[in-house]
Amino acid sequence: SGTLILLLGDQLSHSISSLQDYPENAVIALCEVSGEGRYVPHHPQKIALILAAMRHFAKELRDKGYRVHYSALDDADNCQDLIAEAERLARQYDCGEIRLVQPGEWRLLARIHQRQKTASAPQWQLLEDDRFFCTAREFADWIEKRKTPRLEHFYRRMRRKTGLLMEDDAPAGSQWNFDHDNRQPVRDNLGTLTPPAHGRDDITNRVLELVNEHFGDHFGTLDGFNWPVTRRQALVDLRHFIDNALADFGTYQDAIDDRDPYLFHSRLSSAMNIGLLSPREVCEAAEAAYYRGEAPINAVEGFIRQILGWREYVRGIYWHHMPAYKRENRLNARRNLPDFYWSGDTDLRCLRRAIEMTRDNAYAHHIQRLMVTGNFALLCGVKPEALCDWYLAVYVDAFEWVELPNTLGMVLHADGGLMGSKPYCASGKYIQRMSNHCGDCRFNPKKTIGDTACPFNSLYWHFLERNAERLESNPRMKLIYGSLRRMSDEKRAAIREQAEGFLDSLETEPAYGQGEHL
Ligand code: DLZ
Repeated sequence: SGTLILLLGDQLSHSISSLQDYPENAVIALCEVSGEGRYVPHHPQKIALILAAMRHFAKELRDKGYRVHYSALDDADNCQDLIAEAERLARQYDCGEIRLVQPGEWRLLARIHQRQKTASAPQWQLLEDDRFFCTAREFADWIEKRKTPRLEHFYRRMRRKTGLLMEDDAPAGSQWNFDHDNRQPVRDNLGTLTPPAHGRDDITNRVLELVNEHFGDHFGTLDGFNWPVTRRQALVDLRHFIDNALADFGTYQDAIDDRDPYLFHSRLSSAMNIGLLSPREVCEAAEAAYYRGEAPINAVEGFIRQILGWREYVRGIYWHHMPAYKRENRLNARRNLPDFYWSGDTDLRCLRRAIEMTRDNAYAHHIQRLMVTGNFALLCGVKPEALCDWYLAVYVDAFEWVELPNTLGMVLHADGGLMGSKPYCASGKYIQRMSNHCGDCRFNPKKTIGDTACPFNSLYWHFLERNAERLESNPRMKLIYGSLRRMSDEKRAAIREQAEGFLDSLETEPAYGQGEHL
């Protein structure tokens, strides 16, 4: 009997291994199912991206002559669950085997492993996802030999392996890392860029209607949808980034602007994560701009490190430590996610803008995710599962392999330091320095106590005090704990009271699905 090749919504690459050397007469299946839209309440733009990209990809396959089955979301016989739908199609096409590239989320992999043990099920055959620079095996070999694994070491190894930005055995620019040059705050008239506006064809328009109908109750708006849904559109975005933004990417990568959601960020993560662009071609395009003299080394190195270093490291950590990783909570955080993460209804200007941008674009850039919504949740002690589900739901580029280590590990420091040797906690002064939010905020980042004091300040000290046992001995935290210890008892008590008053005022009911939404 035949083979069903199942392509998932984030496996839309023509070069993917499941489309190479496949048996004659195989049926290629793409399945829209509501189950994948709801396991967390995904942002409508994220669902629209995936479904529109799947429909365009299926059309490209058909045009190339492949035999394709496409299950549409509103087909009457759709099982609305990926595994059940694939098995239904296997029966329909008389296929004894279902073949697919290993899914990027443990949740689905674990269910497939279950089916592999079920005698009556079709044979589920998994292929390696070779769209990354580093395999899970290679990462395991690397990490198992290290006492304190660090991104920087892994990254240098990947530079040597790929030859990216290498000149013989030496790094281009004679340094591995130029982060030192990449910490400029936002400034007036930075010259904002407008991303290319992608046309919406009939396929995309139909998907936008469908998503509005089925998932319109989820957090987030669809109006401004402008994510690339085909490889051709993704290449337009890549070219736009390389020609217009890359040169300034490094210098302003940590800046936050009250109005501009993108600054000089590439906006390419969703296209890469669903397979429309390969990480290699993106890195090579940036490298070529450096050698053409169009972008400085600090920008190009910083950009390539995100993809060749960080993205691969994060994925390695995920597969090496799942499923236990998801249950980690080393700082013992217990608080529910504040209600306003789903509404934006807060007086803290930085949080409000990050959440509003997330609502409007299904996107916030790295520093907003890490230092605004992330830092705030860390300081408040929000429990990892609540914050991780939020990040997985609201960002267009979020798949668990990349979202979980970034949120649970890097943002919440809940993994014991695998993703970062110290927590990325910061007070209101950091946000004041890097952004232009504070001028429009009713809170004052220079004050710690009183009605107008920026809540980030007292929360920062409260966080440090609360977690002293675990963090105080960390050499990178020594200086700041010194400051805490030198405060008078009265001052510490006043800060504690201020922070606890604020924490009590937070809405802590799990609000999603009941409260008011934007
Ligand atoms: C995210 C997503 C959504 C919203 N919908 C679908 C879908 O209808 N069909 C599909 O094949 N994939 C979808 N995806 C992507 C999957 O969730 C993703 O492939 C898994 O989480 C594994 O990474």
